[in-house]
Amino acid sequence: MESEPRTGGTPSSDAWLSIPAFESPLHVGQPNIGDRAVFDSYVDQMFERRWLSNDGPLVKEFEERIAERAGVKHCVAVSNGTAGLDIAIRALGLSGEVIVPSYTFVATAHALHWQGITPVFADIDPRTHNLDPESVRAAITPRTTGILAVHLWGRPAPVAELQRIADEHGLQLLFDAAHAFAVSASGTPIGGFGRAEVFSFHATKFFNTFEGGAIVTDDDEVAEQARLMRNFGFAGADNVISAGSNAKMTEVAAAMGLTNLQSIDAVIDTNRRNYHAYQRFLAGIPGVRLTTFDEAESNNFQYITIEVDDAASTSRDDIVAALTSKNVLARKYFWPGIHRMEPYRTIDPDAGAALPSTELVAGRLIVLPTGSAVDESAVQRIADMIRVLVVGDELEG
Ligand code: T4K
Repeated sequence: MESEPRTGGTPSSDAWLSIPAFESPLHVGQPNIGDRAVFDSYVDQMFERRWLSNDGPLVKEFEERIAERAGVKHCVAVSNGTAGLDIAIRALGLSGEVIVPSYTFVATAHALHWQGITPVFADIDPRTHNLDPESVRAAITPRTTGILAVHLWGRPAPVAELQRIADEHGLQLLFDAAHAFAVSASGTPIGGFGRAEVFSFHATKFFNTFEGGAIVTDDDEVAEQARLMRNFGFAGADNVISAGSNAKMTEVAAAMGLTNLQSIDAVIDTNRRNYHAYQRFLAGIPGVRLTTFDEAESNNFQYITIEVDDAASTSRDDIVAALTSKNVLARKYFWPGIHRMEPYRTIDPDAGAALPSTELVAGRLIVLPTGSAVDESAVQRIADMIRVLVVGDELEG
């Protein structure tokens, strides 16, 4: 891609060359892995029982623990977050059109499209990166049956306003909470908003079950439907009462989850420390803005994101390329926006016209590494790289 001319540090400047590359790649989304001895003991129990899947005791225990943490009545553990969205969408009976952000991981829209539902993209608020309620209102048509909102980066979507819109128009409200486990909105844990919320526990999430996810809800009917749909529609041996799929979580995944739950608060502390370090070390770089978290809320701090705007002398893409050359594998999530990905680009090539903030933010954003593989000195080194790329500062010390 074409890039802006540089006036800041360049990959051949002395300041740039003086910053050592990381010896091994520092990925965004490097998994946090709990105590191996704890994991091994769960796996030993699993092998002794010879019970590996199908609503086993580890999955049941895991579900109880997740429901407790999310402050909800029901947790239905599933094989991954996308399967959780598929099932929640069916359990809520969505059809026709569903309003969704384009600025999110592609799974959010795919889950709708796979069921013959048209995802209608609404714009985001450029300050929060979450759905803009006014844009949601403007996207409602007689075919709209629901809103599928995302708590992007683990920052809560405007839950109260979205619920008001849903109530006014008789729409279902579902949350893709893939980023938002262990997060709160106005002091209430994410999990109980809308009719249901869906977590992802993928390896790259701050809390993982290798692959995995959960549908959480206070709604008895949604929970019952989700349980049936997760297991082919079985309501007991030989008794299939509806069309279902297979989205069951395995026992080994639940073992990983139970293990990682033991260290989840330590991981959040590490992420918080890294976030504060990024705040300190990135301060004052013109055109570079760290996305902040409201620290009055519970946060998981799992996504460290910066926006690079026109005041920076180096383009976003050049920064990502230069960081990569130093083994910092930053990501351009969620570029270019789902409306510019297939099949949505072909279905509506002009969707971008109604999504100016999505296009703006998608073109500016960089996700930086954090998690237990990253410490304060690594954060400082990454921030030094960005500073040199943008302003060409000589490094201190
Ligand atoms: N909704 C939202 C808003 C989501 O963000 C996601 C998932 C979903 C729904 C769907 O949930 P799941 O069905 O996945 O449970 C990754 C993840 O695969 C995906 O789970 C996640 N969002 C998305 C944001 O990130 P990619 O295509 O970026 O994956 P990949 O292979 O490029 O890996 C990402 C980074 O993680 C790389 O820097 C490498 C690193 N990595 C990855 C794995 C698997 C590791 O260091 N170790 C690992 O084991 O999608």
